[in-house]
Amino acid sequence: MAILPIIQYPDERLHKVAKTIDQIDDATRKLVRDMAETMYAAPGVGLAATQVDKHIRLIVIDVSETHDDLKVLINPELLGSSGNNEHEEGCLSVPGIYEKVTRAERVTVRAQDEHGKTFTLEADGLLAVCIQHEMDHLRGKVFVEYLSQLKQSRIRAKLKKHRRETL
Ligand code: K1U
Ligand code: ZN
Repeated sequence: MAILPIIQYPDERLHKVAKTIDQIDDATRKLVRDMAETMYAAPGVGLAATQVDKHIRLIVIDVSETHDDLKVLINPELLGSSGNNEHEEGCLSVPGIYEKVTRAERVTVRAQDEHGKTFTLEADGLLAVCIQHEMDHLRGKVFVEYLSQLKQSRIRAKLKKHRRETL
């Protein structure tokens, strides 16, 4: 297994739109394992392939405290959503920034697992937030883009300053 480098915002590659995975094979399963290891090491509760510079529709999520409930979503599709909820979000591509975002409270998604089996998942709470956040990554959207232009430019300045100081 390997820990993969995570693309840091702002980077144009975070805005690439991910492609459907036509063939789920050993290379896909190796990427799933590497992404899971990268997510747990960060630490984080989700990771989209976009963030490790792979522009394919693959997400890993584990919102359990015990790190034993890995969910692999390949080619996820949103089947339905309901309600609205404000939740504080973070992003491994935007380190140290936490901001409130309003999203659907409950979602239903259909996806394939790492063996190509199709499943449907109904989610609420942090899992629902995380699914929506990761599916945004697959369409090239970063959560800070829900914030005002002023907040976005302050976040970019803060990250730039932090990177200058830690060089
Ligand atoms: O997509 C990502 O960058 C992962 C992101 C997922 C996420 C978290 C919270 C709300 C929405 C989406 C993260 O995992 S940020 C790190 C984080 O939230 C966390 C880290 C350690 C323990 C618990 C949470
Ligand atoms: Zn993110």
